[in-house]
Amino acid sequence: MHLKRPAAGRSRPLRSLLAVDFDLSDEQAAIQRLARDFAQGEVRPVAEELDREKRFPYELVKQMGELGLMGIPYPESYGGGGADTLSYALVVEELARVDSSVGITLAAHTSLGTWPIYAFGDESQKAEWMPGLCAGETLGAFGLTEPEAGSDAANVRTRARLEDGEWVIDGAKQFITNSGTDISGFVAITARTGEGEISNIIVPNGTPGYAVGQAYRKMGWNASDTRPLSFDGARVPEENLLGPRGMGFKQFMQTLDGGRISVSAMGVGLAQGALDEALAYARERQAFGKSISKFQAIQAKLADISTEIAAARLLTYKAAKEKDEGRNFSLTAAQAKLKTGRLAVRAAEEAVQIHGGYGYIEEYPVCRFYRDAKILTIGEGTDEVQQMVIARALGA
Ligand code: COS
Repeated sequence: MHLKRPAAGRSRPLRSLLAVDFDLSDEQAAIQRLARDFAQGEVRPVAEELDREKRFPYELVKQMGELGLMGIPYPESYGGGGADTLSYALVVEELARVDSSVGITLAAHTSLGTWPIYAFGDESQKAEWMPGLCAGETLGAFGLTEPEAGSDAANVRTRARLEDGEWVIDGAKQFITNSGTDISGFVAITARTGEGEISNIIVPNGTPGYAVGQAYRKMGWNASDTRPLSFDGARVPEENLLGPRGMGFKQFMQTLDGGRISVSAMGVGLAQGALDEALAYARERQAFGKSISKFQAIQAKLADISTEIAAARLLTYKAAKEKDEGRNFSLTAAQAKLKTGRLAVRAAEEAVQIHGGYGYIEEYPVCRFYRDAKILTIGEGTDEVQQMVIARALGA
């Protein structure tokens, strides 16, 4: 298509509007292929069993570490993959297309466990943690949510006071991903360190007074690790402060912005996986003398979901691109999160519907997809929080 030359004086904004590059670079496409081959070849065959047995995927994490996927957006100097955020989103999407538990294990590790160390840590903290995190030998966890601080994340009750060169921590966290596996290394928590002051502190697993509770019995994401944490006079060195004192809330809000991109990729991937399954089933299933994919009622569902996926994917990739370009991506990440979470729920529901009674049976992946989808409208900020973020950005 030949585009008209923009009028003088308007060339910059117009050019930037037109400069949407829909093609992946060779490197991005190669990473997508690698992730797809791994997801389809290694994850897919064990996904149902991991879910049924609520078993953490240690072997897959090890393999993802060896493939370089556990630290994909971090510099090679720290043992990372040196790739961009879009490449990372592509990896999460391919995993969630097959198994959300494996997808969130990698996504929470990368965006929430590793990012605070990389973005806010000093060189000695990075030297201590980054190589193991990027190799997938150590998992990091992010401790923001508390019984009284969910959507209202600033309402932190966990306290840390300085005593003899150590932080003494008392409080509780909940719904913390990757906190209690055999390879969990630490949790980076928000804590009140003074009047009106919230800071981030690294608490290594095994610290006396820091207890990791029993894994929750969840609706979905059964093979992922999610636990409550408690701190009862837990002591860590003063140097475990992450970034400047008093900056904890802003640091964690920034961390969540990035996390919303990966959770959006989870939604796109889950929706695509639901569509894959629904299409395959509809082609095969015969009713009234023909394949049900030939009925308009089924075709309309498939067409609508595929169109919604195409739109949601673009929004997600746009948020990733904005982050890579160093632009403010909070708004786009919130929009992508809102859009993709709802889409995942709808796509999974339609996929179950197309499967009829079989969709209600656990042997069919769409049954698991349906249970796995709902958290995408809740975790990493509820839909209502995304609406708040979006409305504020609009100036409403
Ligand atoms: N990046 C950097 N700084 C941010 C920020 C962001 N995305 N969002 C807010 N801030 C800063 C503000 O600029 C403000 O700074 P100043 O005090 O210097 O003005 C400060 O943080 C407080 O911001 P705000 O007044 O907007 O905070 P609120 O308490 O009103 O909270 C929401 C805002 C609702 C957006 C926040 O609490 C939130 O995201 N909650 C959901 C938490 C969540 O997603 N939990 C799920 C965790 S799953 S791992």
